[in-house]
Amino acid sequence: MTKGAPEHDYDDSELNVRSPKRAAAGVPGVVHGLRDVLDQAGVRRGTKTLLALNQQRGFDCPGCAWPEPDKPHLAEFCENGAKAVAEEATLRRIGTEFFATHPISDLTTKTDYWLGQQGRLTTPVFRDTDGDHYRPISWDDAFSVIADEVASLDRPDQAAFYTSGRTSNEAAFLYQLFARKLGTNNLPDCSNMCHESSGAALNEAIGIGKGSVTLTDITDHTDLIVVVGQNPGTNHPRMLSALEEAKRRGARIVAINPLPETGLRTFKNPQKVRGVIGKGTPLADLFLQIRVGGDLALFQAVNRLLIDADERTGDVLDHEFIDAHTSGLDDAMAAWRDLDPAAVAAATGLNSRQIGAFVDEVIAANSIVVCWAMGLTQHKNSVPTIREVMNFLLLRGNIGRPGAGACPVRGHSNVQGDRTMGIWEKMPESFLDALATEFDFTPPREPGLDTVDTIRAMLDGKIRLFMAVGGNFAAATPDSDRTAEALRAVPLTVHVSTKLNRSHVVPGRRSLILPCLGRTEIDVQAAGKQFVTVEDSMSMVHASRGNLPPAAPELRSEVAIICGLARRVLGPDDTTPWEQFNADYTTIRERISRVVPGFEDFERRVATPGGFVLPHPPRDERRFATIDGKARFTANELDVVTVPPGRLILQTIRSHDQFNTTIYGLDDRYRGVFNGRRVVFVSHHDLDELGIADGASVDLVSEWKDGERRAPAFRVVAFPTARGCAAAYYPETNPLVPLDHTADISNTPASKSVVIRLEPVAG
Ligand SMILES: Nc1nc2c(c(=O)[nH]1)N[C@H]1C(S)=C(S)[C@@H](COP(=O)(O)OP(=O)(O)OC[C@H]3O[C@@H](n4cnc5c(=O)[nH]c(N)nc54)[C@H](O)[C@@H]3O)O[C@H]1N2
Ligand SMILES: Nc1nc2c(c(=O)[nH]1)N[C@H]1C(S)=C(S)[C@@H](COP(=O)(O)OP(=O)(O)OC[C@H]3O[C@@H](n4cnc5c(=O)[nH]c(N)nc54)[C@H](O)[C@@H]3O)O[C@H]1N2
Ligand SMILES: [Mo]
Repeated sequence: MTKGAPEHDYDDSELNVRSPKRAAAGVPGVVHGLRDVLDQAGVRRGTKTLLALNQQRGFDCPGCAWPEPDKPHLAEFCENGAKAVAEEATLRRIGTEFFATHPISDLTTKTDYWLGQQGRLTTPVFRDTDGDHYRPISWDDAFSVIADEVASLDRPDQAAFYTSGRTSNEAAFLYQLFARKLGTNNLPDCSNMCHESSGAALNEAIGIGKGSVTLTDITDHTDLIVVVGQNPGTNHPRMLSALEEAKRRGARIVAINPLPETGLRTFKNPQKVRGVIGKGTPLADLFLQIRVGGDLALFQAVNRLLIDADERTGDVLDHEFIDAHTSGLDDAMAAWRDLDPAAVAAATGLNSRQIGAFVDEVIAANSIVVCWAMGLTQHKNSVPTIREVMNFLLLRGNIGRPGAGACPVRGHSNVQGDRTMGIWEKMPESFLDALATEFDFTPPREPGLDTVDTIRAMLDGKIRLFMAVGGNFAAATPDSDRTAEALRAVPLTVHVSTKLNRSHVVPGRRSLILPCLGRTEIDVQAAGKQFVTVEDSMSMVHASRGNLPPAAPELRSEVAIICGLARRVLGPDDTTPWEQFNADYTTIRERISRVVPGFEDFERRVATPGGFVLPHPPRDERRFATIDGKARFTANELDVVTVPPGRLILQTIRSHDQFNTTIYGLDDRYRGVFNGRRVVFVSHHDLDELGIADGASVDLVSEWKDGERRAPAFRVVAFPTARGCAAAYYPETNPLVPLDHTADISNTPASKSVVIRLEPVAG
């Protein structure tokens, strides 16, 4: 089998489906989280670690990027944060004998869950050409293998350097410096698959690719929170506490989602008495069950209704703000006036009463925050959709004042910081200029490859060295079989990782795994104990310090690995003080403070409890660094996914028991699925029409210009999702996502809108 994924991921004979939960978190949530940590990390170690989680002198949660409040609760973590910690703080270890007994050909047949359960990586290992085993290698020899490969390249652009969003600011800054010193901007990252569409739309609309709100805008100020294309109960559980606070002060919530996600209905706050014994707080006041991919049409229709209402009353739009700060409204209005109501109804699956109810909420609210995540960013029309959300905010001046703004909720805990540090294949000229001055070299100016283009370049034989700091490239990317083929063709792959994953067992012709410290661990270098820094989803930068002894003596920090490698590869002629950076991370922060805007006086400011917030001109002073210095309305064409008869549109989502490609367990408690992951959620109306029974076994077959792709043996679960839509878990569904099916402009895989058919399996 040449496939990237094992044919049958799990033994689903035990799969058990019950009705979905009505309320999120509460005591069961915390108990689940604690059980995981205490089982894997031991009781004393586990408790000590959890108490440091998200505290001002502790470490930043390796889970999501939701910010910490100013005064963190003593246990400022959630069930899923606890699971992320357990995954890293586990007492299980992969010793050298592991690879001797498990050839790669055997490991490829294992599930992602099994691979993750083997424990922490402890020593560098190398697989030479065509060997079937990884074997231990010294750090020096590992760096030499990479240096020799670099020396053999015809051009620096034959190398690509991937980053996942857990990497600290310090490591990210050095990593991009190393890549650019080598001469390439090939810095693909997980953000390319995540919030790239948000960045593209926000940059165009307001001149900065980041969200414009702070936590208190949500908890203390806003009248209306719109949660669209996001499942916070599972993926950002601490956000529910903020929503609860807002609700208790009278804010309203509109949820827009094809699925009635549990966390958007009722929340039982485990940190409050009422959450422990009471019924919990009802969250969404209005739920719009939209069809997958219908948000562009919805926001266009809402914007149209707002301008119509303003024509009648003159006070619906914020004319003062529009006149002073925006451009492009006339063109946008023309597009809204052309909107065809029938097309809106077909795209959204919503009637005019439902859309009208949303507009009433909007007009009644003096301030609005829109929160969104992957439900908006992973479609072909994602960038226009998010531009349309920005149109919506601009119409009523909902930016740059308390309680108002855009809140793209980031995924990985430091994915936003990595971008700020220069992990991007097309950093702006101003950044490259500052880097050039600080380090006295000529950085490459040609834009590099993003994630999808890196896979294409691998398939074309143009990549000879692929290195990844964190992440799981083979499993997270689309078109798993083609991507596996692409990776296997690369002469050398290098993975800096904490845990074993699919990418290690889909190796290049030669392959290295370099084990590193995680967030939870103490990092001691020549100058003493070090800390690192991260930036959350709301541009707060703060320190993170681990408190556990390293999982194994041979582990190195990401900073140490990058410094050691750079020194070896760039050689003695390179004047960058890599040893000094390695010895004392203060010296890295000093460089960052001179290169990256907003980091002036970094060392002192990051020492204050809670850290500091980065400047955001639209948020702080309604200043917009766009092409004309104004916030930009855009005219967007209505772009709807067409689904042929008998087909469904599949979105690929996370269960409650995973962090991206890391599978913590086989349950999705809130959706009522236990002991299995190969399920596909479909509305019973559609099942009736298709003549397929609830509980039937089907193959998922995606249809694309270049042919069909198949993911075998899924169990059908009748579920109250929007008509015409289906949902199934990622990464099992990634073999179905065609490499070329990406969002316009951002090139993000459109993994939330894949046209499929269900093919019943006999037996
Ligand atoms: N525990 C845990 N936490 C995580 C992660 C994890 O895997 N586990 N992953 C982290 C990462 S990297 C990220 S990016 C975030 C992801 O956070 P989310 O974006 O919440 O994650 P998904 O599971 O992809 O859920 C997408 C949501 O959008 C909805 N949706 C899908 N298509 C549409 C659409 O067309 N329109 C609308 N309105 N809604 C739609 C889905 O029904 C679902 O509720 O979470 C981060 N936090
Ligand atoms: N179909 C589909 N595909 C998707 C998505 C989807 O919704 N649907 N979501 C996309 C999104 S939003 C994202 S962000 C990507 C995620 O893509 P990635 O970021 O590449 O994947 P992760 O699963 O988060 O990476 C997990 C691995 O990171 C390593 N790791 C964990 N902690 C550390 C650390 O501290 N240091 C180092 N060096 N390594 C560490 C471990 O080895 C672990 O196996 O997937 C994308 N792919
Ligand atoms: Mo993400």
